Amino acid sequence: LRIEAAEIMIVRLPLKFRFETSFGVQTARTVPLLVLHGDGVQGVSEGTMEVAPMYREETLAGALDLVRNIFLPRILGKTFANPEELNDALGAFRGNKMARAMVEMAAWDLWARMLNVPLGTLLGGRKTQVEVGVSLGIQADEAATVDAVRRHVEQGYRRIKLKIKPGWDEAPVRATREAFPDIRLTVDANSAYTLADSVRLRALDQYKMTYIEQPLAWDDLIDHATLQTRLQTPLCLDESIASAADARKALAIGAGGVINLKVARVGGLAEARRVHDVAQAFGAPVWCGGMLEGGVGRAHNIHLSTLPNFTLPGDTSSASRYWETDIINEPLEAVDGLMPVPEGPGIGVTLNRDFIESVAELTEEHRP
Ligand code: OSB
Ligand code: MG
Repeated sequence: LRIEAAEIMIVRLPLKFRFETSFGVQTARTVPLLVLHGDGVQGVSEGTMEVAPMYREETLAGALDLVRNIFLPRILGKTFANPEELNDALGAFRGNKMARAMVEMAAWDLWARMLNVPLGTLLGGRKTQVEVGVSLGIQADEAATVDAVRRHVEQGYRRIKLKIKPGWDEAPVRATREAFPDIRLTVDANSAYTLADSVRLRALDQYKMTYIEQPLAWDDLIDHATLQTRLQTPLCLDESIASAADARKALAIGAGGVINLKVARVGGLAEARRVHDVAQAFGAPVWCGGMLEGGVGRAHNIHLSTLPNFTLPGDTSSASRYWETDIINEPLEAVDGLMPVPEGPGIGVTLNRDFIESVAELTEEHRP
């Protein structure tokens, strides 16, 4: 695994829908891409950090500064046995998981392409398609919620997740459950509640949801464990899990029963696989979360989801839901709630360089 050169590109993609969560409204994504070159192939990754630190604490500007000035100088011109050894070269640095994941994920794609195998296979996955659901933003009212749910149920999505916030929780869930008594339904609060809201949250128990995602603080495990003793519905942790050690502690203290696994949040594919394994040992299902990724991040997510303990539908829904034009050449479209795993080496998709160049806000090359 020889790293000869790197490219960083930033593109801004308008979202086809307004995506409202408890922490804000998104109408576009600023997508950073990293390409690593070596031995005649290239590996690519997509950063998921946002311009402002609303989801977790990392920012796009901070992450790019680190990648450019601290991480790339440690790997450019060097040779590594595999992506894990490359990741070890960044081992001294604390935190900044999303920035590190950008480098590590590109190295995995590069390595899989060098070995001429699909990334999922290299990670130990077996599936040729993965189950997917959708994450629906906060809508104007109950009728709009039921409408949005209906459209996506009709498309075959295997789980509907509604974003909630204090004051907008039981109403959309009740309306959805009344209209669709049998769908797999979940909610995601993105850390908008505290333990003082336990009674409000307990009101959600009656709607037979598969889980309630990240009700409490983004850096909390202890209060989630307390809340779990007050609720029947399993809690699913997203923001709070930044490593396999976090997953072990969370499951050991009963902070939840399900993990939303996002590669970048835990610092890369190797750590994501360790989180997957820890959860499996505890008998806790995982599913692959999303950060409104373009095709590169989406393809990485789909490959990761081929591992066996991804037993609940993920958020890697069809690319055409999000974008008029994607950053890759291949379509990533679910059929009847099943997303085919892109075939071919690495992540199995290729950059649409003409489109990227036409909308790029920045492109730079780095050499040793
Ligand atoms: O909490 O899962 C989340 C998007 C941005 C930040 C956080 C989250 C989300 C989503 C969207 O839920 C999932 C997707 O469609 O990519
Ligand atoms: Mg979430």
